[in-house]
Parts: sequence; C-alpha cells; structure tokens
Amino acid sequence: MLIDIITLFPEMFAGVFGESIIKRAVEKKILEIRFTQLRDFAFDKHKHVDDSPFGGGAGMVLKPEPVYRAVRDVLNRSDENFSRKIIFPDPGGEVFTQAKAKSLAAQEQLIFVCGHYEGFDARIYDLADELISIGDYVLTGGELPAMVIVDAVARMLPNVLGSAESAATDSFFDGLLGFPQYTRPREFEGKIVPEVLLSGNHAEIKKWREEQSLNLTRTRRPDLLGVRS
Ligand code: 4H3
Repeated sequence: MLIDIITLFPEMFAGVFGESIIKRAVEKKILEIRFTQLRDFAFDKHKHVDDSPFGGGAGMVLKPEPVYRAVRDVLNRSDENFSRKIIFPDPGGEVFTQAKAKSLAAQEQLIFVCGHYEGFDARIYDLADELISIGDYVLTGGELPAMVIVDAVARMLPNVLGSAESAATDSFFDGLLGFPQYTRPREFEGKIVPEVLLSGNHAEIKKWREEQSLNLTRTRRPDLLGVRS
C-alpha cells in the first residue's frame, strides 16, 4: 500500500511512523509512505498557503490553489491504475471505525490531505473522496487523525502483524472488546491469574475468552451489541 501525506508539518510524523509496527511495515515494503509539503505548492513570493476569509471573520482559510496543485502533483507521481481514496481528516467526517480501517486496507493508495490551524476553502472539499473523523472533538490539524488512521489500517494489511501480535485478538476485531490478557507472574499483589488459563484445556480457554469478551462489551460498550444499556 502506498500512503501519501500532504501536510505543512511532515516532521510531525517522524516519531509515529519511525517506530514499531509502521516502521516494520515500511521496512518490509508492505507500506510505502510519501510526504508532500503543501507550502512547496504556494507559488506567490511569500509562499502563502492561507489568506483571510471573504466576508470577514477571525482566523485564516487555506487557499485552494496550493492544495489542488499538491494533490495533482501526488496523482501525477502515482500509478493511474491504483485503487485509491483521497481522505480529508475532518470533524465533519464519517466517524472512523475498525470496519472502516478494514475497508481502507483494501485500497492500493491512500492520499491524506491534512489541513492545519484554519479551515479549508470550501472548494477544496471537492477533491475529497472521503471525510473521516476520529471522534467528536476539534484538533489543530489533520496530522494526528492521519497517524491514527494509518496505524489502524496498517494493522489490517497482510503480514504487518507478525506471529507475536495478532489482529484477531484485537478489540473490535469481531465486533467485541478483546478478552482480558495475563502473563507471568501468576500472582501479583494478591491478584491471581484465572485458573482456566493455566489449565491447558484449549476448548475451556476459548469458551472463557468468548464469555469475557461478551461480558466486557456488555458492561463497557453495550452500544457495540446494539443493546440498549
Ligand atoms: C480532524 C481534523 C478534528 C478532526 C481536525 C477529527 C484542522 C480540520 C483544519 C483539522 C481542518 C482546520 N479536527 N476529529 N482539524 O478527526 O483541516 O479546521
């Protein structure tokens, strides 16, 4: 999968994309991540990417030309046969879910357009295939949501999670919260590991884990069951 990030702050991604699962996916060439600096496409002598709003009002608005030029530049550097989605992280978007992560993982290319500080000139939205929100709150830019979406999508790609991890035991994987996990020591500050997990009885362990997932979901997230809490 090819990921393109259009942003004013490519350095923001270095930490998150330079470690752990995403770093490994890039090293294994399962993921390729390219950054495009939006300011490179502001051609006025002051390289402005924003301007004051028509009609007055506080704050600035991202100008359409630099964003259109940047998106077209990315598309010109992409395989035209690729399946792709141009995604705007935006509070007004569809709220991101595990199911959405799975469906995006089927694309060959994802292009993220990250606004910052100000809003977008309304005409920029015509470029978007999808607006995605990671929750009902306002952030300074689209960069953090893009990192969240890339992380969740990367975990859905074949061979990204090795044998040591598994998407199958992730919360939400089967629509339920994940079951409780334990490791050594068997007793910690008086808290002991449930006997069934030490029994070696795989059928019983599987049954216990399914029950635990269901109970946890019913208690913490009944909405996931479509059950009125
Ligand atoms: C996404 C983006 C919240 C979310 C965002 C979210 C800043 C949208 C910029 C950016 C525009 C100006 N806030 N909940 N903020 O996923 O691109 O508003």
